[in-house]
Order: sequence, then C-alpha cells, then structure tokens
Amino acid sequence: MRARWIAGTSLVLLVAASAWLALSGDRRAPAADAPPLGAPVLDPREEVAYVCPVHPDYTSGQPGRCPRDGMALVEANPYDPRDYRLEFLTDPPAVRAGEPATFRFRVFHPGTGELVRDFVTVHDRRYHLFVISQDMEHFEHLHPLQDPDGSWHAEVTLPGEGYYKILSDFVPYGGSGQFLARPLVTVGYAGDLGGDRAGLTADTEPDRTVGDLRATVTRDPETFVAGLYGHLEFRLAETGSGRPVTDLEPFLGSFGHLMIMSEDLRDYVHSHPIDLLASDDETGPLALMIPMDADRSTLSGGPEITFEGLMPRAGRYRAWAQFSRGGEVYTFPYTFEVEESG
Ligand SMILES: [Cu+2]
Repeated sequence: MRARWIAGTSLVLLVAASAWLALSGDRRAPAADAPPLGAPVLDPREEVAYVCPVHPDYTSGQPGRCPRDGMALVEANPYDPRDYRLEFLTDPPAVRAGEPATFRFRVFHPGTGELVRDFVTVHDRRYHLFVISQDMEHFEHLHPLQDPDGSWHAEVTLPGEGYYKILSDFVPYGGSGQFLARPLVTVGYAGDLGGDRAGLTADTEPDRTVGDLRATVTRDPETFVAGLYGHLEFRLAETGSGRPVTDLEPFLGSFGHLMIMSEDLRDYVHSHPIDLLASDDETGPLALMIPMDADRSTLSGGPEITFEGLMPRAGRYRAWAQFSRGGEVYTFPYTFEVEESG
C-alpha cells in the first residue's frame, strides 16, 4: 500500500465477496461498532474466534483490535462459509413500476433454522440494502428498519419496468458477513432476462457532475486487472467555483462509500469504508483517521477520497461513490473496464 494514495485522504477498503470466497474460503466477519441488541445467538457447538469485520483473514483467540485498521474484533465463527437463509417478500406481491411497495426481509440461521434478530452494527447501520436495475441506470442504497418481530422492511418505488437486483448486506451476530442477492421483476416486464445485459460503456472522461459537485476520477493503475487491487480516486470540487471540497461530512462512518457491480450483476464489490492516514514514513503503521470515539459531527473531509477494489473477473463494472455534504448525499456513477490477468 503506497502512502501517496492515502495521505490526507480516506481510504476505503473493498473486498470482492466472491473473490474472497474463492481465495480463502473465509467469509467477512462481524464488526463491533456497537454492542448488539438482545442476547447473543452464538451456538456453543460452533467454533468461535475474534475476527476483524473488514479483514476476514485476521482472527485472534481473544478480544482486541485489528492491527491493520484498528477495528474492534468481534466474536464470530470465521470458519462457517454458509449463507444465512434470506426470505424476501414484497407488499403488494406483484410490484409495479412507479408505485410504492414494501420490501420485507427475514433472516434465518443456516444451521438451526431459527429467525435471526440480532445484527451487528457495521458502520452505523445494521442492515444495508442496494437496489440496482438491470441496465444499471438505477442505484439505491437504503437502510431497512427492523420491526419488533425481528423482520426488516423498506419502502421502495422502482422507477421503471424491468429486472432488478436486490442486495442485502448485514452481519448476523455471531455469524459471518452476508451479502445476499435476490431478483425482482416488475409487472409488465417483457424483456429477455438472459439477454438484457446492461451494455455499459467504460467512462473515458474523468469528470462528472452531480448538482453543485464535480468529481474527477483517477484510476491506479490506469488499467485494472482481474484479481489485482485497483484504486479509484475521487477528487471533489464545487461545480461553479472549482474550489476543492474540504467539508465532506462523515457518511456511514467515513467520508465516502463505494459499491461496485459487474455488468452482468453477478460480482459485487462492496464494503463500508475504513479511514486511514498514512504514517510519516512509508513503512510505519497506518493510523485511524476517524478514531472510534471521535465526535463525528465536528469532522470534515475531502477533497480526495480513494477507494480500493478487487475485481474478481475481467469485464465491465460500474461503481457508485457516495459522499455527504450539507446534509445531502451525492452519488457518482463511474464505469470502468477490467482486463484479463496474464
Ligand atoms: Cu448502507
């Protein structure tokens, strides 16, 4: 990791869930930003260790902090690669474009089959939900609310007829991190599910504008390669004056959030950010930019935010970077190509 990428910026560490599985067999493990509600649901028959929520390969026999990012280690079973069972229902059952619907989710333990009620807070939230249209023009990042019976719900209005991917991202207390996708097809969609790919074109212009903010995107290396880390730097300025933006507000516990999805909606690369400051020399340890106990209302960030991603396969991907300023969330899409390795 080179210091020039992280000096004065927040670094967001991303891990491709699928690549992770392929390489290590490990799953992302819980974070411990806040103690979970209610009683733990750890199964005493399962092996429990202390793991970093962001670096699943870091495990310890005792509580503490991850040496790489300072995250509090959480109790989990890092050796259990099973997906939890996710029940996804909509109300009404047939969802129409342009009409509000309630999405409902329930999570069940893969071993006991019991309803899971306790979730770990990972960067301010216990359940993160993404809604992405097949053409990838629509992207929504939501946080469902939990009902007293343990289920979750979110109100969603889909903008057009078609096929959508509904992605749930959460960490059940005592389990490994889950990233579960469900399909949804609206009423009246007559397209070809297999054939209707997004058909993305990689962005060639570095600048993009959302409202009064302009982001200039730089890739490092310039050509991304499958299986190797790539970095996306977003340099933010005011659209009119060109003045660099230095008053970003923390958004979900950092100064930015990035999600990346492959064009065929199969590989998602997502994590909530870690904020790091480079050490004075390039060999020293990295320091947390946002200390755990900091008063986040007084922090500000920018103008450069760097994200790191590991794309598992060659192909086209779209990223959505999100920043918060003046109480408003800005979402910048960016499309790029990943080449075959070797
Ligand atoms: Cu979220």
